[in-house]
Amino acid sequence: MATGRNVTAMDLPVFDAGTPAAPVVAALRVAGAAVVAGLLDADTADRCAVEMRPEFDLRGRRQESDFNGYRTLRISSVLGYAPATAAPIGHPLVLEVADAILRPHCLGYRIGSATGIEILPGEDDQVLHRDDTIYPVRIPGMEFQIGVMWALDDFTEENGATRVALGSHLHADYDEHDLSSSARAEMPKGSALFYMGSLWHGGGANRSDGPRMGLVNTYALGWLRQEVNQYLAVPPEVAARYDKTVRRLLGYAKHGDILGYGHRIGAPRIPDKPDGVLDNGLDVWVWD
Ligand SMILES: O=C(O)CCC(=O)C(=O)O
Repeated sequence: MATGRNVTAMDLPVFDAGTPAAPVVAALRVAGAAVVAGLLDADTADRCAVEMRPEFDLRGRRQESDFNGYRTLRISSVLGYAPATAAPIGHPLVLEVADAILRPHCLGYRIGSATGIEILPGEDDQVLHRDDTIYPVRIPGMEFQIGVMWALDDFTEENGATRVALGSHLHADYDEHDLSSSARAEMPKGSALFYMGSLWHGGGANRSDGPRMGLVNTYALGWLRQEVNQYLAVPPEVAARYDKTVRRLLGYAKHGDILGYGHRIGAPRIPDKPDGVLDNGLDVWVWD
């Protein structure tokens, strides 16, 4: 892998944990993806994996499809049952990077999806795709979302490290992705791959004899509909176990004065000072 100090458009930039957000953001803008190695400690990574395991085993096959694969387990909205995932989802560096990419275009951003993906031995390459095609428009100069893939196992070329077509986010009409510029996000457990919502990428084939587990979270502009309905998967009584930052990311916050306001029937009156006027000016709606 290339190092962050020698970034070119077609090298995957890699940074050490402890790197401030600015160079990561700068690299992300150029290459469309960047890795920060070892950002999450091994214990937290393991706790995420342990807490997600029962859901993988129970419902992991339900999302099998031509796109997701038939040897890949997938589980959605991990904050509904795996509280340790709040650490990577709300990681300060992630939020700083998301602030830089998304906040110029919105007052606050939210989780689009928070998904555990375990690629099993024998899985093929996933088709390369952009995550932001869930939205029917594209506005030049505006990223609608970013993704962060956390390695909960070592990601290797052999076991299905995510493939990224570097620079592809800069081509609005890119419909034939340029495989010659794709790279594999090989990274040790606890590392994070940041990528633009407009970047072509996909899971890798797993030719190893062990599974490859990742946790991938997207962060989308706050005025867009969330990809996954978090209110169903993480209802208020579950969300209440998390801090304000994570609640806000789940969507329990207004965007500006009006967008997303609401109240729960039977809930106590909104207090004069609602729980948490957040540093970005968003207040949590009806927190009872
Ligand atoms: O598992 C991976 O490495 C990537 C998965 C992905 O990009 C997706 O399912 O949208």
